[in-house]
Amino acid sequence: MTDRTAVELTIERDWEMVAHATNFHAANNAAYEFACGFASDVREGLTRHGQKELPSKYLYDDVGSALFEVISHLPEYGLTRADERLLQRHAGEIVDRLDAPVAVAELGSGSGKKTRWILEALSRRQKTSYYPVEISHAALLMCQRELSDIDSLSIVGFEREYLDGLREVATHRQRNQHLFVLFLGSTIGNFDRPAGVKFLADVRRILEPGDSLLLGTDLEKPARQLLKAYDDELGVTAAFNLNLLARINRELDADFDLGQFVHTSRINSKSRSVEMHLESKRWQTVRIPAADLCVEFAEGETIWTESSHKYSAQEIFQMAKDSGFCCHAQWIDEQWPFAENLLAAK
Ligand code: AVJ
Repeated sequence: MTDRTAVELTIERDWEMVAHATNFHAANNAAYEFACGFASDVREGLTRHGQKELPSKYLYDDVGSALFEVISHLPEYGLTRADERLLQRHAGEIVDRLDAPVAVAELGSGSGKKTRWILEALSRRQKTSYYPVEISHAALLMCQRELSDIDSLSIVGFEREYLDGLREVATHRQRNQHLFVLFLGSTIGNFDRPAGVKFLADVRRILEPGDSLLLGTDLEKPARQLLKAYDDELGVTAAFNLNLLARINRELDADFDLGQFVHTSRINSKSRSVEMHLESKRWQTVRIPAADLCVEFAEGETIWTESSHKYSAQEIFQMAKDSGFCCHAQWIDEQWPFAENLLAAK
């Protein structure tokens, strides 16, 4: 490994050793650049006229990723369990449809729990390389622990944003090897529809014909059910959302009073999504020194922090086409409408 920011998670069984090569200076540099990006994104989003907004990717620091992991166990939030059920049930079939040999890349591995079924099915066929791409260091480590018992599996994690990480993975591809990219959990739903198709097209450009993408998509369901899924009784989703303000306090030295904002979820029927917002309880000002910013909030004003778009099973075929893929197969969970879609790069 020569990449300086790659985090190496080495699971060595009957597999050769991969050396550790972490350059701390380079890593700190990357952290510094990232912090500047955070500050300027916060500045941009909170000074916007009209709806204030923060990019949802910042919800997923170590604390946020751990809270999301808890959300995935809540009774109201069936999405992750549906994803896992489908992968557990159909991993064999999915893997049988791939041209061998393949290396697996995953965009946003999270804990790695649901990936187990795919990796086990594959590693029964061949020695398998697995490249999780993940912005949370803690999630990467968790994913290593979770999957460390799988025989003939080598894991090399990349602490990177999705497309950068995938480009890096593509350079590790061996001759004749196809890439199998996993984009699970309906993470695509964070993008609005045009941006989702653009993202898929960006992924497609990194791939070669014969490569494939397994795309998890949450399907449309009744408003009542969605609102509960994104505003659970225990308040974990509220904590997940408020952590974004806590993170701005931690990393940008801000003075958000967390008690003065409330989490809300709402349906946007025009964009067919659930939105999370943080609503200001009263008029207030907040100082964010590292973003060189002082922001005013009116009573009832919100910061829009995340959207989760919901799809019809049918529209995935068109999305695939529009981004240079062909959707060859689709598996749907009946209990919690969710689809696993196998897209081939044409
Ligand atoms: C991880 C983006 C798929 O949109 O359902 C869950 C995030 N936010 N509850 C989703 C989330 C609030 C989740 N994704």
